[in-house]
Amino acid sequence: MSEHPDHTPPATEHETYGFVVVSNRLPVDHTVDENGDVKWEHSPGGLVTALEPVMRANDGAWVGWAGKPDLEFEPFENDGINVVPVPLSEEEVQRYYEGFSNDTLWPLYHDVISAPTYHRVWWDSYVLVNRRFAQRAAEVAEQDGVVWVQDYQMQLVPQFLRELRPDLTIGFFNHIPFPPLGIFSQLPWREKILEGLLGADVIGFQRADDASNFSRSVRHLLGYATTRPYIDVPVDDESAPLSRRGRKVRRVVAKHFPISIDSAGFEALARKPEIQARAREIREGLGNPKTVILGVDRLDYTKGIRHRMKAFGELLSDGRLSVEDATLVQVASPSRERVEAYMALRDEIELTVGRINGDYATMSHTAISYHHHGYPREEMVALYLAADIMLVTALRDGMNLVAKEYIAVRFDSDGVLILSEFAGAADELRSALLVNPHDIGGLKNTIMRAIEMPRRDRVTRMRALRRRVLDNDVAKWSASFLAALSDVRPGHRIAAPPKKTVEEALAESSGSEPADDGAGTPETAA
Ligand code: GDG
Repeated sequence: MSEHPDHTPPATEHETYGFVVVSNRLPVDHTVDENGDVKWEHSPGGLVTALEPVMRANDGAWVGWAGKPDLEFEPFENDGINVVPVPLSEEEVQRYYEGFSNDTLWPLYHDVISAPTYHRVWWDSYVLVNRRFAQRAAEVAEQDGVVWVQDYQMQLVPQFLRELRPDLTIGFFNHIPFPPLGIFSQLPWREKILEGLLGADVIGFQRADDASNFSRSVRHLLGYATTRPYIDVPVDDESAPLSRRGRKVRRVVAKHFPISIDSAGFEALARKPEIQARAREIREGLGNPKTVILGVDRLDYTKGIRHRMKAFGELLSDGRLSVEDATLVQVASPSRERVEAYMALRDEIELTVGRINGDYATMSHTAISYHHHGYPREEMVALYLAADIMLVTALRDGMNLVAKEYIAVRFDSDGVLILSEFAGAADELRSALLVNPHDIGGLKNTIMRAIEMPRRDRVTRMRALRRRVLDNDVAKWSASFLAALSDVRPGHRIAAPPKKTVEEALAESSGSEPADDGAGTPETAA
């Protein structure tokens, strides 16, 4: 890495921007219509919703991959966002993305729930692709600009970018957990990843524990001094007298900035009469069971979908529940379908659904209503409204936005959230019913407790949860991260967009097209 310095000068022949976001995926998808014309479809997931207002307030640019191999495009403007595509070859998609990102880093960073695969050719491709993203960002960032790098696919970008453009202020946000030293140490390239991240001025994590896992790895593996939330990175200072060489440090901030959602936007959708009508229709379609339990996840082994099905299936076989009492609706949106561990998981889950339904469904009621597709956001909100209980049983999760979305939608202050202790959201949402999803007996009891909970208790808990989620929304998240960046280098202030009220969100959504984030594009960070 640092042994191959590339002295690309700050861009002169490119359009440049004061604020640049770098992420694996662009906020637009490349599509071709029936006439063969290229169209770029806006795909606002959580990250796009978070960063779009910051982009507009600062005339920013977004550097990323368009989601298909071998596409080369010049930068262009799409609906107010300056898009800077980075091409990936088919082989890079296999090695850097499906390989190193999704089959090495993802399982390693999620407590090795599935065994990570280590291949040197995947690593080589990761380095190459990260260097390409950094070069592209270096070309389009203006002098003294701010670059915000997103997520685990891009961990070497901060260092490469700093080598190319020391004038920039660089932020990094990790959307997934950062593992404890004992697990992180497995990675053959562990020091290189740490050095890559330390190219940033501010490194953001979801939970305080993630930030301390990172600092501990830096202390043990690189020997740098850390004093929470700071890490002192030694820098070469050739101008210093010999006696003082090696003493100069660059101070990096590593701390938690829990991500959130557009809470007012979700509540505004839920207040629409047509979405409430759809929620009633969903319950009727299920045969009006007394309790609707809902799970919404990408089909991923980190989400604990098997554990929740096991618990629910046992409640039916024990006779503690019948299908007239409760239906489990599981939305499992398609994800990473070319990675083997995901294919195996899908087979396993679908076998389980088939068995449970075969054993317990009646002509009028299913046990598990299972959906392997993506839905428009309106339908997701109707589902949240229709559900008495939201079941989040992740075995490890950076944050889990679904938990926050369910709360934001419940303006009636009813509904119970069952939330895994292993989701980042559990640090904030203490009034949820917290569970250890590995403890199937405990999970069964918690489901029964949620079903039987008196309305008064449900409302007390939901009100406390709503205060947190409405107050700590995504605008606050981006504002606090950007404020931390400007503290590092005063003068590089990036305008943070103002927080939206529910009334403003309602006015916005009634005057515009439905906020359809396109079925099938649920991935926030991956
Ligand atoms: C990563 C981290 C962290 C899901 N299915 C559909 C759909 N979704 C939306 C949800 C939610 C998002 O996708 C999923 O976000 P999560 O946070 O639950 O999970 P990851 O995708 O794993 O996200 C995670 C997040 O990054 C942010 O930092 O919280 O820990 O793993 O917004 O609503 N949306 C639509 N249709 C679907 O079928 N429209």
